[in-house]
Amino acid sequence: MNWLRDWMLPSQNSAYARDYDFMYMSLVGLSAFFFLLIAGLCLFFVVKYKRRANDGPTPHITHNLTLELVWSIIPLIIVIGIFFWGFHGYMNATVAPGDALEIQVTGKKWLWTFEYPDGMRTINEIHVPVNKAVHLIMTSEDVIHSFYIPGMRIKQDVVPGRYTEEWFRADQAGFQQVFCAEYCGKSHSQMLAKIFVDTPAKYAEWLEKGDEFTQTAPLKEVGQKVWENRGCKECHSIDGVKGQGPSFKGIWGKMEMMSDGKPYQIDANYIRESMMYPQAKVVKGFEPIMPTFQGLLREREILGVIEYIKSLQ
Ligand code: HEC
Ligand SMILES: [Cu+2]
Repeated sequence: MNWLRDWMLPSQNSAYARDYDFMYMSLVGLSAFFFLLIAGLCLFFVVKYKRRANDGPTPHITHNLTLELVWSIIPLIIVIGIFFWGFHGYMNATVAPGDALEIQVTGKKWLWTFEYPDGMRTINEIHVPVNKAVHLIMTSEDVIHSFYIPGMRIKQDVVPGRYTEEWFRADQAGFQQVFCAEYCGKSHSQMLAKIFVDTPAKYAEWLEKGDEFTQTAPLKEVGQKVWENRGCKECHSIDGVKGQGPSFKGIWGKMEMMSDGKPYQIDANYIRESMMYPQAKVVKGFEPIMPTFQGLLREREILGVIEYIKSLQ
């Protein structure tokens, strides 16, 4: 059955995913078995008891108590069993172990932010140690989102004004894709967070310094990655097309009119302020909807954005 499971389901990256798949495939198997049994018997009886002549006999069967008890009680026992099996799996997925690493997750249009116990914050990307339980405590700043990790077989709505939870324990180092499964708005499908499952040593290093790319890549590339991965590109194009926010193309050095009627020149300080305090100066003709990125970007990432915008002439 393994080939069938691999064909039907995503890769398994936790013990829970294996339990879940085993149950799922068992239910598929059980359903297939009863389908074949019942459909097969129907076909067999249709042929066997076909009335072969116009004056052939007509059976007068009203009921058969033993048979009816058998086909009621056996399925009843099976479904009660399935209930407890499923309930056990549900509790497993719901109640996180006490020693789990707790990460706060916030969904907002159109990105995920994460906050570690030590206060470090990241956007659309977390690193977690392998074989350690990770407990996500989630809420939303705007609409309902849904935090979905197919490789772990967990999915949970993220609701404004309320906390929901889910947890996982990744049992191999690597990478997990997160989706937002709430398709009732324009860009939920682009809320693609990444979970990097690291060896304990690599994880400790990441906690300290940020990833290698952020530390060593040329600033312009760091900025481009911020634009791609931190939600900027949902609102800011780089080709001059106006979106929910102004395009970044050719704005460096320009004088721009604000909604208070005063013009400002776009320089490094202005860009920095736009990210940290987006409502301080609102560009004329736009709504003040940009979220703040204060505490969310490392210093090198802020410099990177400035260099990136500079390069888009
Ligand atoms: C939800 C949409 C949204 C997201 C996400 C967003 N912005 Fe904005 N941004 C806006 C809007 C709208 C404006 C114009 C109004 C204002 O100035 O607040 C703006 C203005 C700006 C400006 C000033 C542009 C100008 O022409 O004066 C900069 C710079 C900027 N954003 C950078 C960023 C960066 C960098 C990111 C990602 C780290 C980002 N924004 C993410 C909506 C967004
Ligand atoms: Cu969403």
